[in-house]
Amino acid sequence: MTTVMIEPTRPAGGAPQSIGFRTGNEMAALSAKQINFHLMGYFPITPSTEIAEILDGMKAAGEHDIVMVPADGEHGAAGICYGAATGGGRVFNATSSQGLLYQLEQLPVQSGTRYPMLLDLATRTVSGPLDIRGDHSDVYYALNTGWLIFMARDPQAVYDLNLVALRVAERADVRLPAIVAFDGFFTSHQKRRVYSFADDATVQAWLGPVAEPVRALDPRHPVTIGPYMNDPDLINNKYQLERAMDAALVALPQVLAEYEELSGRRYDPVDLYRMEDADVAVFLLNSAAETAKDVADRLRAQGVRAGVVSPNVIRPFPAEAIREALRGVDAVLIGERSSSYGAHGATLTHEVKSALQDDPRNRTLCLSRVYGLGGRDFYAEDAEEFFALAQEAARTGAVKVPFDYYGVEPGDPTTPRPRRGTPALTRAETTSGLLKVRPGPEGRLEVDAPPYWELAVKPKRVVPGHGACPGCGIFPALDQFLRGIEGDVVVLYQTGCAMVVSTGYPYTSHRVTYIHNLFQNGAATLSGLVEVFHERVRRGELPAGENITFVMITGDGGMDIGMGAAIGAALRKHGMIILEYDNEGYMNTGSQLSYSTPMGHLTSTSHVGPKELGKAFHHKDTPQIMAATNIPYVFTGVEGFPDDLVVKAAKAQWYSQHEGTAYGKVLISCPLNWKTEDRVGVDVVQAAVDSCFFPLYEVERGITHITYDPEPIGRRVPVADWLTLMGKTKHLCQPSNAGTLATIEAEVERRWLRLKAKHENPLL
Ligand SMILES: Cc1ncc(C[n+]2csc(CCOP(=O)(O)OP(=O)(O)O)c2C)c(N)n1
Ligand code: SF4
Ligand SMILES: [Mg+2]
Repeated sequence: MTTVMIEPTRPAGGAPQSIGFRTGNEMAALSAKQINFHLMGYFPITPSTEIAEILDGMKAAGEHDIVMVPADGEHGAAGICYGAATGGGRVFNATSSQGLLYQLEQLPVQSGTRYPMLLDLATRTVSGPLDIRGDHSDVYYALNTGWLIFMARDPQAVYDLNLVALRVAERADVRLPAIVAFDGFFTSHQKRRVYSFADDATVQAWLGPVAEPVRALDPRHPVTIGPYMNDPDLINNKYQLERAMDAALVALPQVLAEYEELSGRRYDPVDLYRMEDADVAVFLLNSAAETAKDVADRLRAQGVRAGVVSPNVIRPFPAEAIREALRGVDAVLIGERSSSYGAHGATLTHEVKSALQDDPRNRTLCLSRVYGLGGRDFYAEDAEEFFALAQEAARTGAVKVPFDYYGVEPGDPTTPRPRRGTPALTRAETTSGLLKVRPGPEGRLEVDAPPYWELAVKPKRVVPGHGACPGCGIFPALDQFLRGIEGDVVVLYQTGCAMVVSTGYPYTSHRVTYIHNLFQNGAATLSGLVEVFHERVRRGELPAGENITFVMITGDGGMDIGMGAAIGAALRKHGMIILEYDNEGYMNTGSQLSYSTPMGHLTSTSHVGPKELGKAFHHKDTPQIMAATNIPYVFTGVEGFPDDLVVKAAKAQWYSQHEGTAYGKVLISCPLNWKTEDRVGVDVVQAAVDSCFFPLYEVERGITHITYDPEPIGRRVPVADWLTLMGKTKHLCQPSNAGTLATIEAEVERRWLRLKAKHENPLL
């Protein structure tokens, strides 16, 4: 490996450094903190989430000045970053997988208008099916976006290449945004011995101030950024971008040399291991290349001249260096953790082949293998197999199988299929006949419902055996809600705890048909299903009289990133129910703030410290937003009021089948991230209701009705009584934080009084 370590505090002629033991995510955060970006726009996604979490913790402790902006989704995060970049800011973002794809559309905007910024990508498989582990399928989507793309093979490289990438990106002759990609979990989460500059000023002095060729914040010199541009100009814009890539390729060795001088660590555009006289080689990106280096050593000991080629940058693609490296090589196996379906090899295979094609003397045989998809490990034995394939080609002078997948298991058709745990529900089982809904006076529905316990005769639609944490409120509340719904149900779950803990191929906890889609698009997906259901019944393709209730289950986070899709479905009046379970955060990804997280609450992206006091802004009033779409039915509910929730479910079903979309928000406890005991969830939620933080009400055909008022029955409690019950809010009850508590109380009171006014006046 060409990375050279130096003494921790005495680099040869370089700046003083500290030694540490850190993960790739920690090194990404450390470099960002030392750079002291103006702004980070972000949205959580595994495995990159920690970067924003660590930076937020540092911000709370006063360790940097980066403006941390929690976006409503990655598309928003990219927009925030773009805006900040046009303002002359030095800008940072971090993401993975779907996060990159969700902002992909913004990437060419950033590069096409030539605003540098840095995006750290902890690589992860792209859905579907959903898989949170690492491969390179995400970064491959960025290959054609006009961004520089660096590949960081270990935590040290994450730190170093973040600095290098930014310096190249910001050069006057380049001015392009840059991605630094490192392997999800393998590099993002595993600790290694690392060096970093002892003083942030070293980093900042090396990078210098941000150049400001065209910026939006000088009213005396107005500029037009991103004008509408047709031919003949657009091709010129793209040509210039291409030239900027060329300039980056020229600049890169210079910047790497300067960095070597500063740090004592050397990187080349292409990392070459024992390639001087190699007969056979493997071409691999990032951590897998490190595994292959050990195997190359072993083969060398056996007399095989083996080497490893692994670029540190893939945009611009260092074709010349790769051509040089492979000049005398008989056979190379190009292994890629991504595919380009139907292209007979993933993208870099073709780029390596094309680089070789330009050398008329080259005779290297190329084999292409897709491996390691979905985070499948790459061990030394796998590298041995890759070398063996290359050796065979070199020996025979022919490539038997030019392109294939490596590590695919066909399965054994003779082994029994997984046993069905519970039989499908019959219509008779799900139709108790105990709930009767009919139009009542004043445009409201009337529901005859038995006491809740009588509905116990109905079987659960989600069976026990899921992986929710002890004390989790999701499934008790969902079970209650679904008991209020008669007949057949099809559910769509957006990504979140409820989805993740209740399915895991080949198992499911659902006794009804279940669909998952990414949590920015579930409402749109269910809209399509609802409409095709009705159309197929109309065409006689499904039995007349078939009756299905469609329910989308989403977390509160899903109503941030998926808000547009939910509003779209509501405005179009699709016959479905959107049920949001609100646990006040993005819990499945480790308790980051959502817009429904109340002000002041501690989350992993809203820390409590000298410079930060939990979440900085008030919680989103999603029921009121949905009510403003004028759908026929909106409600709130909690597990502690089962009779109320069942009636609301029955109404939601009726409205979804007769008038349009119904929406409900159910507050559920999350002991893990609320930092409460498993057994107190219902009490905590009750206090949220009794403090009027989470009032129980419905908006039926536009008219608001409070369905539980704690005041006349003497049950109203101060907001502080609720906050004191949770570890995540205890700090708000300390005398030193009385000001913030008063602000929260005032907002709760304001919303409650407004709700009461609506309850009393049907015109509001
Ligand atoms: C486009 C995209 N961004 C981010 C993620 C990561 N992610 C999956 S679930 C989730 C949070 C879900 O929060 P919420 O809807 O409140 O459900 P909860 O986990 O709290 O149950 C996040 C951030 C993703 N899967 N896709
Ligand atoms: S993290 Fe919270 S919401 Fe998610 S399963 Fe655990 S308790 Fe339930
Ligand atoms: Mg949530």
